[in-house]
Amino acid sequence: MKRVITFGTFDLFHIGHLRILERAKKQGDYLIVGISTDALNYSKKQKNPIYSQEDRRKIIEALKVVDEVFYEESLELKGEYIQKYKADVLVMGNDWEGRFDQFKSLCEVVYLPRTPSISTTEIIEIIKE
Ligand code: C2G
Repeated sequence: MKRVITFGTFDLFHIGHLRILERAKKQGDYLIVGISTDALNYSKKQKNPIYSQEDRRKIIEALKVVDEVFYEESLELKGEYIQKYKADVLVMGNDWEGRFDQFKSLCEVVYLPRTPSISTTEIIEIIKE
């Protein structure tokens, strides 16, 4: 069984998020998703997600393509998570192209094209206007 791992905040869950999870699942048989905690998100973007980590986790857990979910507490722990969850493939959107190449010694690393014209940031901007 090929185990796939991916990571993300998945705030204001949208079609781009669904599509990457569906395509990630197709890279193997079992999909594990690391959900960025509110604290990790704050450290990356200096702001809190709209949805709490508990709600973001519940949404991801409810998807039929997702087999297992955990909280990603730090970007620096990616290698540990890959080993802990025995991942054979790490999948990320190509906005992260090259950023996780150091894990190629632990597993296959695949960057998939982002879905164009949609992002959480754009949704927030449109609602604000
Ligand atoms: N994504 C996508 N198409 C979009 C928007 C997002 O394919 N239009 C993908 C991203 O490339 C990423 C995943 O959806 O692989 C989750 O995106 P975010 O929630 O924005 O994740 P991010 O905050 O970048 O967190 O350790 C890595 C981080 O936790 C990733």
